[in-house]
Amino acid sequence: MTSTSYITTPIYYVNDKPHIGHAYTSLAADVLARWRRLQGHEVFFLTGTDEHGQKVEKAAADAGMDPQSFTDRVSQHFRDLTGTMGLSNDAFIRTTEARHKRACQALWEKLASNGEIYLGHYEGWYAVRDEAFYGPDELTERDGVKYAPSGAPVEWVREPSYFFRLSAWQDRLLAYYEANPDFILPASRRNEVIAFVKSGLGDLSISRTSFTWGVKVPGDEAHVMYVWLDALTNYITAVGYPDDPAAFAKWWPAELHFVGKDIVRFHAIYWPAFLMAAGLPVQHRVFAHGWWTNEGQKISKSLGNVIDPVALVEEFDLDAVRYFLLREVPFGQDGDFSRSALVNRLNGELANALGNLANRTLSLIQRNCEATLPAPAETAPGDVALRALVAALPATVGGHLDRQEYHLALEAVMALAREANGYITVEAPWALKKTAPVRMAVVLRHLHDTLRALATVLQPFMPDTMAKLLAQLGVPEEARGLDHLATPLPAGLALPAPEPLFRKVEAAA
Ligand code: ME8
Repeated sequence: MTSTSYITTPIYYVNDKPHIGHAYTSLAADVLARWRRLQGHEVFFLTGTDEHGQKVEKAAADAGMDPQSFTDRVSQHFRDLTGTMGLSNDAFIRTTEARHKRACQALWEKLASNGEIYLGHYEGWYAVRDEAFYGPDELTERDGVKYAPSGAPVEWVREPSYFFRLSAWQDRLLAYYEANPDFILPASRRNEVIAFVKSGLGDLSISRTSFTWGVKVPGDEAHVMYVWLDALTNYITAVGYPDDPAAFAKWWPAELHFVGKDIVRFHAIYWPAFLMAAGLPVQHRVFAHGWWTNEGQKISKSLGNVIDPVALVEEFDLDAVRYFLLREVPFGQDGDFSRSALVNRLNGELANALGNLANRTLSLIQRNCEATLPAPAETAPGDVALRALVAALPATVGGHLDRQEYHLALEAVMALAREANGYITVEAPWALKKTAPVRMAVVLRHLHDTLRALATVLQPFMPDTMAKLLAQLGVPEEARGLDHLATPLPAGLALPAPEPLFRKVEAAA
């Protein structure tokens, strides 16, 4: 692993407002970006908006606006989402920026000069909603209308089009997947992609003439680029392609493109093929996560059950929402959003297991140790299990996060919190003040060290709350990295009076 890390979210379409699905992908990317920073890596974390294409052109027309003003307005909602979700993105890209158009045209010219593009005719089934072509065998028909597997209606399109020689890359893509077993995660998605590529790749239509809202094809301005070629290129625009070779060399290839399972094909087939064909390195990984439903139902505007991240964060607090989304569902699998599950996690794990542990430990130190940190202590037999978990925690969590197993990382955190709660119950430090004050101090010090480890590794998940906890634990701001855990805090450190970290919530009526 290099010490630079470039992490991306999809760039979201500006035909709609952000919802929980967008917040989820961005959150997963944010947690990894924050974890890498905690490890001491230099990080570039990118999100943004995908603003071209027929779908946006139509949405703007429906709103009675010109496409640029329309995208200016809707893109702002996604910029606001970064604040709502507490994202630590280093940049926000929009595909309508001039630098991005230059990057698309530079990539196009490179592909053309490498002989990867030719002019032909496109004829086939196109779904505007997905901005994707489908084969006849993929379609279903209802009431005389044909539908893509995504449920989007398709229409027959015939127009001149430039093609990318995707078919020529089939074997090289398969060889690449073979040589890089973790290129596509989770494994179920990797198998799906491999099966799709093995079933045969046709050449890809990469320009359109039937609308104009896009990046013009260099040398043939009747054509605009296929929106996915335009959109995928954002990942290299943002790190300096083609104008800033030094920045590009520093950040590219990306460590990880986070996407939902709906767009894995574009990121794991087309994008590496474009990159290889242009002689550029391929990203290290694509992680395609699963789909959220709401109380068992598909989330859709027509069902009126879209979950608004702003409302959710207002009701439950940001860090509880961040924790819940990554804790509840194994990352990669589909998941169901339920209020009662959120309330259970918040009350049971955050307020009770973690919050009470912190509050009990810190209150005892306040009362019984003159509000100062007891000395580091030798490990007695009863302390062994706890100390072992504390020592292993950063590597355990790090190992899971290297594979984007957020749920397992959080399970490891909770296992330690449970162990510590068991320890405090068995050792009962509140009963030791008179009978065994030395042992009491030892027990409280072990608990304090445990909380410090928990709070340190939880920072990427719950940045604000863990900053509060670390302050209550007396850990200076500049000593909150993973490496600092190896250095014990000095005995005698003055500790502030603890305050509750989490707000319990009543189960919904
Ligand atoms: O596809 N559950 O943009 P998009 C989980 N512009 N994740 C969900 C979700 C749900 N119910 N709904 C949406 C595009 N998502 C293109 C991307 S990238 C070069 C171009 C998330 O606005 C998930 O990450 O339709 C999905 O892949 C993404 O939003 C689609 O966002």
